[in-house]
This record gives sequence, structure tokens and C-alpha cells, in this order.
Amino acid sequence: KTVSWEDIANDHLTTRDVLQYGMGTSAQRYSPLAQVNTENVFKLTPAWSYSFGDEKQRGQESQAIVHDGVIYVTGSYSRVFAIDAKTGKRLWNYTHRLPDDIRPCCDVVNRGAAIYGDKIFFGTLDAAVVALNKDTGKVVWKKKFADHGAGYTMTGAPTIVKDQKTGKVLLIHGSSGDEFGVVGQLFARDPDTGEEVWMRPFVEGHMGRLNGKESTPTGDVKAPSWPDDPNHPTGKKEAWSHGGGAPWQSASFDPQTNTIIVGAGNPAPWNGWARTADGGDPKDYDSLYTSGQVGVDPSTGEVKWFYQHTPNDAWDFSGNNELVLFDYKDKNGKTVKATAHADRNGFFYVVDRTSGKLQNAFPFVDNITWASHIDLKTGRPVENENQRPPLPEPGEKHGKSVEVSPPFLGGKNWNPMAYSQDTGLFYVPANHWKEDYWTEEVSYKKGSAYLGQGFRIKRMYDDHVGILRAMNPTTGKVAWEHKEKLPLWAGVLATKGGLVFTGTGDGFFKAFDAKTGKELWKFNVGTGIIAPPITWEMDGEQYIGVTAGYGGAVPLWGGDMAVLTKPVAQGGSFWVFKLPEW
Ligand code: PQQ
Repeated sequence: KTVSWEDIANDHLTTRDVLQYGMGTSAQRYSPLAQVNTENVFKLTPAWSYSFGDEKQRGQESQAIVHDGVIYVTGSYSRVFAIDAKTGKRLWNYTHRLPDDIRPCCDVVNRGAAIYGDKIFFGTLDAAVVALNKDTGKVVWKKKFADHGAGYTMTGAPTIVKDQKTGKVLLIHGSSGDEFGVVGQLFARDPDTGEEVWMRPFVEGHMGRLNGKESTPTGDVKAPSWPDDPNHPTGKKEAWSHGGGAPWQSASFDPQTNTIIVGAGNPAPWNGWARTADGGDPKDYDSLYTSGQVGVDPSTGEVKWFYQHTPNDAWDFSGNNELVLFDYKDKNGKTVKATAHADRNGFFYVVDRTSGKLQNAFPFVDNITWASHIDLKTGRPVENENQRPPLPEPGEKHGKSVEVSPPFLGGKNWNPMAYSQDTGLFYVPANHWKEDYWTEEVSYKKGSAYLGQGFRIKRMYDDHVGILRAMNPTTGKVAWEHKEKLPLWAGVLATKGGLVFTGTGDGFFKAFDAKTGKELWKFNVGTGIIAPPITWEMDGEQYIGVTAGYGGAVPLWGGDMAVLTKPVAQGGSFWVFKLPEW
């Protein structure tokens, strides 16, 4: 059986398969399955577990795909496994040969594959996209899309969309690399051949491509949101040539408005003064189109609209986190076709996905220091004083340190939330922490970190870092919360069975009552969980699966968190659960 666009468009409704990252083009991560529910979840038992094997462990962030009785899951170090969904037997595996000089900023992770026709697609750490025959694992095509030596990598899952105007099905993907000063780019490819259809850069004034030719600049060709420098050959300050904005997570798609919606990464370098005119005010240089959400036309790759969460982002908040498409009911009962987005900067945003206009914004974590609130009229944050790390004093190497919350790892990072249409709540896997932050000198050197900022992550509370919060998008109120000792870095799944599933850093796969937050079940998989769970149905039985294996950004960058997470064992496996006979 091959996978059609209709199969993908109906992914959120069909229970026998999981075909797209996000469990549907709206990325709601909600399943209509209810066989496993609040009454019987206490019985949930492992059906099988598959070990990825060899010495290549580290972080396992993959959301698996299920089709026709086969599970496709990616592993660390650019690997793919096809597993019989019933028995856990491996059908084939593919290991991409990686060069020594790859530069992933935040562990050798991969968040999953896409499926269409007879192919599986995934991105590699040396900045390529690979298409494999889904039945044999044989390479059909491989496209290197950028120079990995300059820091381009790919960790995110690609997604499939169908341009409603031309009827063409497209493979959409971005890349990573903001920490190395890449220019973030979103790509559309022909899934049959891998040929590029268009490319859209997310730094203002850079040129897009369509059918192999230059298309249009992104925004204003003069890029007024980036400072000029008459002494530089480009006429702009150095940062503009290496300005980041990489869409390193996955795009959502709205067939009704024919719009690809994706988050753009942080501007590079982190140091905002490098993106501000000398002696100027950061407020005059927004560093478009970074740290925001973008609506893109699938026919041409043109930007339809842009909403920026963090103008002139000086904190590496990025804007990349998933965009969940949902019907937003505002306080007056009006329904708006919206995106929901829990940003690293600590605010939850509801944005009109036809126009990019802000509808609502509220904090989803405690003690945000960098801004007091988001002004709903202007759509801009109201920044607090002295939260942009200042430039070094004359003669000093480092600027004065400021304490900021959230830290760069975010009130929530890439690990996706879920939305339940039954409760109307978003289940946000958030973290409470903060950091000391200071500026350092910065200049671009190919292949080297391009940050201009130093940091140390610290605890905020003694009793928890991770906090799973059920948020009401209209009132901004917390319906319930659940605390975890370790940072939460796993995705969330909501089901019609009234359940919310997620994993913890200390190795538990857990189920909660979606209405009350009561913990109803847990199982220890022996290594930390940092992947999004899925659920599907086979022969009349509901299965729940999750990838396990600790790693990702937290233990690598973490200050206090490196100490906290040190005892967690690494691993690499896929776990499947179901109800037992009794
Ligand atoms: N990746 C993780 C992870 O997998 O745990 C956490 C982060 C990334 C971050 O906090 C990042 O800022 C980040 N930034 C980029 C980028 O801007 O290019 C890429 C990635 C990545 O590809 O994993 C992360």
C-alpha cells in the first residue's frame, strides 16, 4: 500500500496509521482512540521493545510513523529503523554515513521521518535529505542541501503538503545551524526526485529561489531591520550575512488557506548589539524574519505573513517551537482560525493564521523577567529594563552578567505540546529555570560558534524543573499542573480516552487524566524519555508507542542541569504498550 495525500490530510482522523510529525497537518497530537481510557489505563503493559543497538546512543527524539503495520522510527546519528508493529521485529534499517566534521549544536538527534507514496524521507546531520524505499530501506535519492562545514545540519522531521493551487505534493524541510551563523532556509522539494522547487531564506533582504532561479528577496531588499555598515562589502553589519532564523523544527500546513506555517529560529549571533547600529537602540532593529512564525505560500515560497515573538532576540529564544492549528474561541465567543505557540520566551501566543495578527498572549511559566507582557494592540513585547545583557565596559572582555528567565533553553523547547478538542486545553511540557547571561566579543568564523554571549543555567525552584501545564487558550489560566524533578523534554499526546501521555527525564512513561491532571499510570523504560509519543490501532486493539533514550540539549548545555541529569542512563529503543488480556 502506498501513502496518498488524502491519507496524510486525514491523518488526525484515521486511527490505523500515524503519517506525519504532529499526528496530522495541524500538529494537534490528538488521537480519537478511546479504548485505553482513564478507567483502564492502570493496566497498560509493554507489548514489545526494540533496541536500536550499537554504540550510537545519545538523545532519541524521534516521533515514529506507523503505516500498514510497519513502524518507521529515526535514531540518533542519522539512522532509520523499520519495525513490524505487531512483533517488534526489525524489517530493515538504514545508517547514513556521516563525516567527522558535522556540527549539531544540541546533540546528534533526529525528530522523525515523513512518508509519501512508496518512500520514507528524513534529514541527516550533514545537511542532506534522504529518500528510502519504504519496503526495502534502499536509497531512492539523496540531496545535500547545504555545507555542513558551515554548521548546517538537519534534526527536524520533514513534512508533506499539497499545494492547493497547482495540485503538487511537496516535501517541506528546513535546517539547523543558527549557533554557527547560517542563513536559515525553508525548502520545498519534489518528493519523487528530491529536486528543489523553491527555497525561502528567513533573513530580511536575502534572495529566495524558485525553479532554480532567483525569485524575490525576503521582505525589503534593503533589510532595514538589520543595521547598515558602509565599511562592509554588503553595506550591512557582518551579522546580516550570517543572521540565523533557521526553521529547524517541522512545518504545519493549512489546506484551507493553502499556507505552510513554520517557526523561524533565533537571529545570529545571540548578542543583540551585533545586530544593532553602533550606539543605536535594539528596538529599531528587529532582525526580521527571525524568532517568529511565518506563513508561506506553497506555490512560490513567498512569505504571506510574519509575526515576531521576540524582536531583536538577545536571549536565543528562537521562534521555532511547533505551531498547532486550531479553532480559537475568543472571550466574545468569536471563532478565529488560529495558531497556538508556546514560545521559549515563556509566552503562549494565539495568532490569526490567515493574517499573522496576534489574538491573545499570556505567560505559561512563572517569573518571566525579560518582558512584563505582550501588548495585544501592537503585538510587541513590553520589555523590562536591564534584561538585555549589556556590552562589556571599555577594557573588559565580558559584559556585566544579568539574571534572565526563561533561560535560552526556554520556558518550553522543541518538545511538542498536545491539544485536546474534548477539554479545549493545551498540554504544555514546560520548565522552570533561569540563567546568568553576559555578552562577549563576537566575529564570524566559518564553522565556529557564533554567539557573542556566555551563560550559566540555574534552578528556579528546589522541588522541580519540569512542569506539565494544562492551559486554557482563551483565559490564559492553568487548569492543572504536574511537577517533575528533571526537565521535561518529551512531547505530549492527548487522546479521546481522556488521557495525556508524556515521558520524563528519569525514565518514566506516564499517563494523566486530561481533565484533572491526576497521574494514572507510569512505567520505567530504563533511560530518559525525550520523544513525542504516538498511538494507533491494529486488529481492534489500541497501541501506544514512544522512543526512549536520554540526551538532547539539556545535559550538554545545562549548568545546574548537567549535574541534575548526570545519573540518567543513555539508551536507544522503541517501546510499545497495550492493554493485557485480563
Ligand atoms: N535542539 C535541542 C534538542 O534537541 O534538545 C534543543 C535546541 C536544539 C535548542 O535549544 C536550540 O536552540 C537549537 N537551535 C538550533 C538552531 O538554531 O539551529 C538547532 C537545534 C537542533 O537542531 O537541534 C536546537
